[in-house]
Amino acid sequence: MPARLTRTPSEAPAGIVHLGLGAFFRAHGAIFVAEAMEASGGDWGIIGVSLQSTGTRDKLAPQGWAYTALELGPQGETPQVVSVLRDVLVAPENPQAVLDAMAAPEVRIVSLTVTEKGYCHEPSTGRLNEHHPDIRHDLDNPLPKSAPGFLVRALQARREARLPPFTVLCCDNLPENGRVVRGVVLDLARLIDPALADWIAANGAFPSTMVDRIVPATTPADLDRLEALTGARDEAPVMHEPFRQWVIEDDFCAGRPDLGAVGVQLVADVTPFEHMKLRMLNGTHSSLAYLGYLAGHETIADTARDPVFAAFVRRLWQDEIIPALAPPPGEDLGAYAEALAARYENPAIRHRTWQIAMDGSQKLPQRILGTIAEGRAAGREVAGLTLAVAAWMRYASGTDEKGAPIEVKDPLAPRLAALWRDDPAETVAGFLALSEVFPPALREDQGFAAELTAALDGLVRRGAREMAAAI
Ligand code: CS2
Repeated sequence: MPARLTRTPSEAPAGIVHLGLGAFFRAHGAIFVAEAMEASGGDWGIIGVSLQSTGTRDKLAPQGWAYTALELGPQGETPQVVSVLRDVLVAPENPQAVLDAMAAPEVRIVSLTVTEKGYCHEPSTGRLNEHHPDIRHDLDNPLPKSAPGFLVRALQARREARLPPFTVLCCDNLPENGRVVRGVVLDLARLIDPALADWIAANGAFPSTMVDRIVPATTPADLDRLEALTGARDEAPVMHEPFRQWVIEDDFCAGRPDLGAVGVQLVADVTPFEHMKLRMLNGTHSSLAYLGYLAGHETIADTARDPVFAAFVRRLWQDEIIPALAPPPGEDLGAYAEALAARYENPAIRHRTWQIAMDGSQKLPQRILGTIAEGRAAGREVAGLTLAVAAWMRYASGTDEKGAPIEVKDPLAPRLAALWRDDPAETVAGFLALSEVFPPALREDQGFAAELTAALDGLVRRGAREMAAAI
């Protein structure tokens, strides 16, 4: 039996609590923080919080919270042991322990990767959904369930203890993610105690960020391969591509690690970077995920290496997405697109189309629908992205092109499946009525409804690959 990976955790206090300890944060933010501490010091160790399950905590505990990050390059694999975690808490098991950790005087940053749906907001407006069951629960109970609930109750505890607030560092793929999380926190705080909301608004900080690294889910085969490579058994490694980027608005209220020393871009306005990344990367990722899945491709690499989809995605960038974007300082959007194509084609990354297809109702507004709405208003052709939206509808029906069931994961899954009709015009009308997904400009656009109907009809009759080839 090979030895289990293990490290003795540091006794130094943690400066960061991270909510949502998934693979993405462990392969991105945690590594940047670890490197920043190596470069410039500081007590920035991280307490990770799982908001749902015990799995990550149970696997990391015997390893002293250390894990391997395995870089999957086209030419080979490079492991790196990350030991920046100080503890892992499981929120549903002990919410008070999570609040205590967040209210500790040494904690100066609370970062989050809780996925789009974790903010309990309306994707089309960015405002708190006050009817969300977890928000209803958190309004009446001091021990919260939702991420906004934990932020508000921990800030309340800090205010009562006369401690300054922490910086809230949102690391999810939402546009103006700092502004969104600030909005939901203030909305919820106001419902609990208006004076608390005023205190947070005056003293807190919610910098927006753009995060980027492709991190496919770890598989059992990855564990065995890693063990053969390193000679140690790690039950909770993370897999990632070589590329990484983190752009952060330099607006922290209680200090930060020296992230600039390790390549993080600290800027005054992150918006152009967020738009570039969400629309060029995530927008095409989702497009390839729905169309690729329907065409029978298991991964993004398989899809991106299919000549039909390779040409399709380039047309999306050149004709539909780039014309609607203002390039951020220092970025060349044509070069960015080519670099993305190479990242997608990396055969070492087995990123399943099914994984990216998850939660489409939460992802499409910022990834695709904004580009479509702006393109249509400017009189531009957006047929490829319209086809991607139709592919999402077809996917959400729960049946693939061969009649086999699809396991659709989406908070709206049952509602979406119920919208499917034999007549594509009726299906489209049902989807366009979803005000939490479609912005008013698209809901009222008859021309868009007609093009979406034609695309959906084409998908049903001719299939995803043929339709993509015709764009
Ligand atoms: C992907 C992202 O799962 C998804 O929806 O589009 O996780 C993507 O891999 C990352 O945002 C890349 O930075």
